[in-house]
Amino acid sequence: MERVRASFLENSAAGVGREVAQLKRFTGALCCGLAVSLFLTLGAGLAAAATSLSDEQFEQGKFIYFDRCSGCHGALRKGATGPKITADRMLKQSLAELEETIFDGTDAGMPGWGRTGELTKAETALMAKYMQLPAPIPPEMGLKDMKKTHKVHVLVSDRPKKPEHGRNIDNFFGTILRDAGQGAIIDGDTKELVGVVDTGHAVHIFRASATGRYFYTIGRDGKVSLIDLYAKKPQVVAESRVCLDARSVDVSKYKGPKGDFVDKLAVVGCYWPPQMVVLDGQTLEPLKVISTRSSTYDTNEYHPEPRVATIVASHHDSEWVVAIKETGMVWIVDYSDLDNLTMTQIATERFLHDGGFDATKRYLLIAANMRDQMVVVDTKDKKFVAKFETGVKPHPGRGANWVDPKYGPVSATTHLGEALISVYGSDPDGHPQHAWKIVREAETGGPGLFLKTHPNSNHIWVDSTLSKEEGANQQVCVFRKDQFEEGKKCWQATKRGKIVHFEYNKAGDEVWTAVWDKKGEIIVYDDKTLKEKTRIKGDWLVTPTGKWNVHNTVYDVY
Ligand code: DHE
Repeated sequence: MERVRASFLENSAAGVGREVAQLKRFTGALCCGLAVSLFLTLGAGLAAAATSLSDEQFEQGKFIYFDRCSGCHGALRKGATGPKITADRMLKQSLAELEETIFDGTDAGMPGWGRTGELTKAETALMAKYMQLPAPIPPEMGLKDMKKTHKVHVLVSDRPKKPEHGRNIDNFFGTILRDAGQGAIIDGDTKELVGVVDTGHAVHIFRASATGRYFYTIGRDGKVSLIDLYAKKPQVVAESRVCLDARSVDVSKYKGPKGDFVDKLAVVGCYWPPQMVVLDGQTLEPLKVISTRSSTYDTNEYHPEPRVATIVASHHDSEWVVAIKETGMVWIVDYSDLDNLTMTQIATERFLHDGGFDATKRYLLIAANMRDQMVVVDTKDKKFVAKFETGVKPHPGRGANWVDPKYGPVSATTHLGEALISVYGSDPDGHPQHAWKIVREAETGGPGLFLKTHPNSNHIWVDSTLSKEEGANQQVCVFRKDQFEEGKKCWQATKRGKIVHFEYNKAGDEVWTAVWDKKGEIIVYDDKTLKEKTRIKGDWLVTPTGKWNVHNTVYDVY
């Protein structure tokens, strides 16, 4: 092992020459469309020195790590949503112990990759060994490299001035087809497939432009795609790759004294390199890179990999609110003058992950899930408001806002680590005694990922995707706003795959959820009766996960 460590240091110190060579290989791979291969080409020197893994096995380990592990543990394995798993720590455990964790997962929310069928026994054994080797350091990515990946497939001047079809774009749903690296656009009125488009590797989320004309998607490989919904068949009209690993994208929504930014800019939050990138909203030309490398909010220690977690676009100012995971800072970035950029950096809590607005769209509520807390930031006065404990690893997605008959306006989260929905007051003006305090708690069907509601609905829908109990991750649970605990109903919605994520239609009288499976389905429920209305099926529905209604995404309705 000493030999391995020594050669790793040489590898890191090899300097600019090697990095440039790696970057060339990386950009070459991009041109060929081999998106994720950059992680496969890194650290070859290290692998050669390792006695326990061949070059080929090491490359396989890197790919699996990027695909399944780095999102929670970080490219440098310093930990965030998942704990720190650097090689020195992993060497304190036996290979058998590591294999067990990787195969079966943990009670703290780590999926059992073997149990769920994602990794074979042989792959699990390989990953146990891989984890005892030092993490290879991925290359940087600057504007010049991004620009090489930038493509405009349809010039702005050649795009239709009005929709080329008679469908109701406002009620379109963008759906992730995760393992296909594709996105499906479904007509929410007719439930017909409007089109499938190629996006990035293991594409993660959709966001709608401020007018709702475009959908933006971000792939885990950092590829951002712009989908024009005016076209007869939705098509990718522009794309760029601005990171090597990413999870978030949003748009500019502001129009006012500082200018008209409606559909003008987009922003991508990268995991690696740790940075955010501003792009032209119509062409996806990368315009500006803002590094997030900085110090932690509490100990003021430099962190080499502060990743961008959730981003929301302000509705009342020319600002993006950006959560910086590892430092626990929330940045409010004013995009109205990119050459003289201003931002407010707000100290909150580590490690920030996902979140959304309260019903007034003034407060941003974000999970600091490794500290079991929710954090509240005032986006109007630009300051920290509160943080409070909920349960084990809160995970709200965008969250859910409604008016509780006893406590007034409230918001809520589910949890990765336990079967719990926590409800907290979110109206500091009208109900200050309940604001940012837990007012209700109830058991869900199991540890889960998402919940959702709509102002026109009496229900809150909750998944239990991470449950390990037989059939529990195939359940849907629904709570009532008027009779919270007493009105709870849970049922098994599928006999295969997992149930994940909910989205309402524009009217708020239908709920869509995904059966996350190789041969997936979308189940559509009548929100009033909770009866199944239909199942959307098709060969194209490969591993559906998140889904977003255009109207609800534009206006942050949840
Ligand atoms: Fe997500 C949102 C990160 C795994 C489905 N996910 C987010 C956001 C972040 C994030 C930072 C907030 C984006 C924003 O608001 O701008 N997700 C991560 C990870 O790091 C993690 C834990 C591990 C990984 O390797 O990626 C991860 N996420 C998943 C999944 O496995 C999910 C369930 C399925 C999938 O398709 O990958 C998944 N994440 C989602 C969804 C949202 C999301 C559906 C948006 C929720 C919404 O309602 O808008």
